Amino acid sequence: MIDRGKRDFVRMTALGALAALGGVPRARAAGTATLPFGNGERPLVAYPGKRPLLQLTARPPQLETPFSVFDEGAITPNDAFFVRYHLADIPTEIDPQAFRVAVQGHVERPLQLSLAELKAMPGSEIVAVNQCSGNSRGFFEPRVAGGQLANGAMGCARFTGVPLKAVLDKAGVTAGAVQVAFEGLDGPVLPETPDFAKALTLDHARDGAVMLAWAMNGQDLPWLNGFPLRLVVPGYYGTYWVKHLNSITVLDKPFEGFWMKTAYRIPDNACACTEPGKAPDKTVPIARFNVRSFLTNLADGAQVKAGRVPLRGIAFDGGSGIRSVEVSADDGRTWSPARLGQDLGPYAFRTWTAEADLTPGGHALRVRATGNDGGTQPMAPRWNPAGYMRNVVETTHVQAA
Ligand SMILES: Nc1nc2c(c(=O)[nH]1)N[C@H]1C(S)=C(S)[C@@H](COP(=O)(O)O)O[C@H]1N2
Ligand SMILES: [Mo]
Repeated sequence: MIDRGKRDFVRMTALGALAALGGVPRARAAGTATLPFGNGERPLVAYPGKRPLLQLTARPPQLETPFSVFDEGAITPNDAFFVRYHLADIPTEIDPQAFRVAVQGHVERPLQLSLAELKAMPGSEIVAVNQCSGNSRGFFEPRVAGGQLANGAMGCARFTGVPLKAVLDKAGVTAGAVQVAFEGLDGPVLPETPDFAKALTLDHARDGAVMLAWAMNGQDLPWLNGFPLRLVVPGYYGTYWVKHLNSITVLDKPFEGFWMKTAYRIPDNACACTEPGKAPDKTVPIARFNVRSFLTNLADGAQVKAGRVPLRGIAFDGGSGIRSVEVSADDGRTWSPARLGQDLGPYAFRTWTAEADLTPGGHALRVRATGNDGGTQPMAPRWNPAGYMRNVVETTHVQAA
């Protein structure tokens, strides 16, 4: 069955000339919104299969989820899920019947797998957060170059697919293999631009959690989230979650592509940080998420009724799972525990609820999560030149009357 978003998309791309002129794919303007930092004005644009989202760029489409969506629950709806691309030549026509993913390189049996063949293998399912490395970059002080995102370049969905391990086993990885590289159907407009490709170590690729997914929240992947197949790397930043995945290559030496060797690298230290304004001496590829938590039912600057005020939100980490969430109604001087909501697995958003007793006047609400691995959030923001991995304890100022 073809879902409505995809049908619309196919119909719109049939207007090829229009798509080519106006940016791919065609989208409908739906007002503007202002993110809480300098130059934060964004058009709200509804792309095929998506509700109005904050448009960072049109070519390629880069869309941020309005933060209020995270108050809807632990699962981010497909039509609200953020979109990130690097290269403007994104696929606009894919025949799911003809689609094949190649498994090649250091394998005994190179494969060209159809979606039907993948779906016939023993499947797997996981609820996992996908978060861009640069989520929240717009809040960095001093400001840094790159997409000026607020907190909406993340989302949590239930993914259905097949473990990458099973696909690699089917192809038979040969001795001496060390990494696996991944590429999708999108490409650069200019030949000088390096094509988007990422790599995982062989051990990581075979951990059983990494998967090739064709469905998200029980439906075909939305077009802009990687239809018809994407890599899901639970606990790892979105950069590894290659969309429109059509090529898997087993390598006998470390992958040297631009997007691993030069881009998406963090300072090689425990905080992934440097002194503001300073470049790191040594870097490593970005990897797992650090722990984060957010208040979702009150926005910064909200007016509330004095008295007992309900608080709720979400927390997540890189896969150890959330051990606890605490809230503070006095800017971090005193803390009280929040109640954790349903456990959808260690890679998912964990909802939480709490209350604060607010006297008339201004209050700074703070929320802090701790992972099962003991990881927690810093009270002051850390800095790095790429604007990655922000996880400061968030502050929400409210006015009670
Ligand atoms: N083919 C392809 N896959 C890609 C990218 C891309 O540019 N091309 N960007 C990556 C990055 S940096 C992120 S954050 C995630 C975002 O996933 P989403 O667009 O489904 O939200 O896709 C990843 N996969
Ligand atoms: Mo990203």
